[in-house]
Amino acid sequence: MKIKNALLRKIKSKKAKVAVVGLGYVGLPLVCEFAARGFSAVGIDVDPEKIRDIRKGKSYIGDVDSKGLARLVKSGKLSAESDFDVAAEADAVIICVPTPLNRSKDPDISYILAVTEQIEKRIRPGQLVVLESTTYPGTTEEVILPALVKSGLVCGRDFFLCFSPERVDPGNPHFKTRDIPKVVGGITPACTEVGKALYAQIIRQVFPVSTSRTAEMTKLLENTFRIVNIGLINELARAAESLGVNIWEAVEAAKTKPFGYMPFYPGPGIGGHCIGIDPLYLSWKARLHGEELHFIELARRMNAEMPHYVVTQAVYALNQKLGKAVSRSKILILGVSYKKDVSDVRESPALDILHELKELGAQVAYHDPHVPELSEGLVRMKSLPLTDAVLRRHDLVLLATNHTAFNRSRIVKKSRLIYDTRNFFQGIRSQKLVRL
Ligand code: SAJ
Repeated sequence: MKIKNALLRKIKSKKAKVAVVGLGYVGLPLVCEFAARGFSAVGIDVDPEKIRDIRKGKSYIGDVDSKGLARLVKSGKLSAESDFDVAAEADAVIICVPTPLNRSKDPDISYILAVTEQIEKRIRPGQLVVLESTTYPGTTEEVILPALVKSGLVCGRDFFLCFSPERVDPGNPHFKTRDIPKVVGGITPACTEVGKALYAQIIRQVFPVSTSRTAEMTKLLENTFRIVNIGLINELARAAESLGVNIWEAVEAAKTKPFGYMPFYPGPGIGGHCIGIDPLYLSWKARLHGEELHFIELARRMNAEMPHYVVTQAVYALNQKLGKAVSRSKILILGVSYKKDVSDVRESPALDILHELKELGAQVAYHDPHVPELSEGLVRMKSLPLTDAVLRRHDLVLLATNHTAFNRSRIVKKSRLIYDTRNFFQGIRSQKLVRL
């Protein structure tokens, strides 16, 4: 009790030192938030470039502005290290490292294991450790806890261990770290109490749950909800085509229902490293416990089929509208990042579409104001300037990502044929326009 109360006093007086491990789109905004609220905060990362940029006050994350970052570094509140020893002095250590899938599409928690090994060597009485990386229910209790108790310290008495899911939405102007309610669940009630107290210093609403497993499950529930509903609307979009219904219009109409409905939109498939990946952590773990989560697998398959569906539709349009074979066509892909107004191309379905069209023999180029260049297999491609001549030069313009920067009327005016996978040209009537 004494240790817990001493730590709570440090946290509530903002004297606690906070370390954040992993300085990506989750960790950097988080460590800045603690520093901005008056904590002495240190970011730890294995990437020396990140450490160098932070020390120079240069942000590499869109949601963190360099001026603010520089001010925090200059004030001495924020520092950055690649040496893990600083974690020994920290009263709170928050882990925000990636949790990708491995080649066989199973969870890869190697980053969590690597950080746990470092913390295990330095764990001391009076420390709080929080895992934020999205992972399967049981990771905190089955992987991190056993490593830390090897020290002989008692969890919930000497040190405290929680899971608290990250809910960062890159590029979302409406929700910053402070505004996004934070779920936190500890190994013991004392752990939850300490975790709640820490986040309450920087986030308006903290929602404690009974266990770390519950907190892990909460995050996966949120993103499984998305992947399943995106898979559903993609399947309905394909059926709507055969039923002669404009699915986009039906979704707009369904949105008028003020309760019991939430809009999801068809698209070229799922990209990013959250929605397409997190739910597979859940189905993998459930399978180990003899539970088959059919909806996740079905949604994964449905979404994974969308790039090919888009290609077949585009080939059909070239044939029907221009009488051109795809192998003798020039195609410009508009937007290659995984969702609008971001530059991240990881898992982007636009890359699958680009690859398949090339395989079919088409001459394929792309324009994306957020992605100056990309590598398609071994080939490096540069984003073409979106001039009238470039638009006119291509038989088909395939819009895969609906960036706000795109000028709708000019694209329609200067293009020969457009295949729109995002209903970006909604409301524009033209024979040149074909919609998903
Ligand atoms: N997508 C569709 N149709 C939709 C929604 C999304 O095809 O109706 C596609 C997007 O184009 C993208 C992929 O799915 O390729 C994922 O889109 P997303 O809107 O879910 O964006 P993400 O991957 O950045 O998800 C993040 C998640 N945030 C966290 O995990 C902390 C997710 O929980 C958020 O709900 C989501 O942002 C958001 O709402 O923007």
